[in-house]
Amino acid sequence: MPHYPPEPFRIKMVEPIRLIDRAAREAALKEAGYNVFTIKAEDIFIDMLTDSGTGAMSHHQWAAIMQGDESYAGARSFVRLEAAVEDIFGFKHFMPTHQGRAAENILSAVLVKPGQYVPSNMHFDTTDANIRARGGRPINLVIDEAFDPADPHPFKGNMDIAKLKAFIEETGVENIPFGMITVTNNAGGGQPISMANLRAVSETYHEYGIPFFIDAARYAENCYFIKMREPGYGNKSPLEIAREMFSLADGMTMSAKKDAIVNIGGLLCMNDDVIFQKTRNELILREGFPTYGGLAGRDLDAMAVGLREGLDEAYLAYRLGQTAYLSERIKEAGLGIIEPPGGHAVYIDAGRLLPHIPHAEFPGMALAVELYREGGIRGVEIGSVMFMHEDPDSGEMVYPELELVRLAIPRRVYTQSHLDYVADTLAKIVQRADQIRGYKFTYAPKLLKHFTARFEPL
Ligand code: PLI
Repeated sequence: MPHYPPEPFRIKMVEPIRLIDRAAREAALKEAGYNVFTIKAEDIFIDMLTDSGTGAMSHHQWAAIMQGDESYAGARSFVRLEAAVEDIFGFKHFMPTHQGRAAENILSAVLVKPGQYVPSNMHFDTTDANIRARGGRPINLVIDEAFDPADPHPFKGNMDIAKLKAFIEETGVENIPFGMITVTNNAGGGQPISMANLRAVSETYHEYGIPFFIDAARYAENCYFIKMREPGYGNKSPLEIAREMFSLADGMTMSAKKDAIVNIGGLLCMNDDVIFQKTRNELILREGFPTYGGLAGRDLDAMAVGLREGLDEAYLAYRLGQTAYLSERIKEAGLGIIEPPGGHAVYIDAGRLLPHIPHAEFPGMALAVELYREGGIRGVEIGSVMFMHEDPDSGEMVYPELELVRLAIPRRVYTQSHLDYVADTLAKIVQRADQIRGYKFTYAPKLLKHFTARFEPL
């Protein structure tokens, strides 16, 4: 039996969930156009669509909410958040945003010109789309090991430094307004990046004078992986590791809905005075005054507390232990996953389970539908629906290498029996995998298709 870590908290408020019957689930699927994003949350039993904004806040966070200062400008809540942000990230300037994509939008609006390129290990979908929306081209330069689900590389989110250098040389510095890296690498399995790689990425960008921004959505989980896996970091605290990580960068975007354990919020930080002025003006235009940035004062307070809780060692050990447990149970059920388990989610290799379904018929989507049909469980496709796009040069459709279903684990929400139920449901699906069929679009928008697309079974 794989080990399940005891939760370093106890429960003092509960939210009922219910499993509707099979016929009702079938009707819900049909009504949703087979897109699980469109199913009503009350019709979901175990919701693993995302770990974003779905965590359970602590009593300290709820208490902080009651202290929210809703002054339009210069609120005490901002000052408290500023203290936490300065302490952990150490950048010269910061602004709150309503979530991560708002920070990405502001940064892209200010820095990306049509035809320019923004490299990263792998951009997440919103970052990818925000760069494209400004006419830019997001480029993914993760190490090759990331594309082999079975490869046990401990830092599979690492950037390929040789590819990065070659890319910069080929593209020209003038066509790269900034470079990024996503920690952990959500689009590639929630895999961590080593400090050594972060340092090499930083040195490479800086050698060419390219500003380096970290997408820090799951930085705390990444710090704990560094502590566990990278020589020289075993005795350092996650906070010390975080400070070292961010000292290598010129700025960061962050969705606080992940490792800051809040239901809404984001951050944009940087050192450069000129970029700061421009982004602040953009923030005022789109989000709000710089001391609240699209959030209520109480949200800033919840974030200030959550940022510190997200770095707690006992919490991080439980968090990564829970993901490792679910991974083991899913492998026992006969499925392939991205190895080794990432931080916030288990990524099931749907392409391997459903080799008879081609990219263009969405094997990941097909597995996500079956999870709901069989057990009322909601996961998310991370495959062709999410990432297929037309090559701007050739006009041809480009498909991602991996067809995955991500089961993201909301923070401090589900227990061992919930995770066992998920694994048992998957085991039933494995038994009838060869009968599962693909899907086709009946509606698909150009960008961020997966949120609103509708499908029909083939
Ligand atoms: O959902 P936002 O706008 O607060 O954050 C966007 C975002 C940016 N970077 C990364 C690595 C993400 O994972 C991310 C959002 N992720 C979601 C919603 C997810 O389900 O993974």
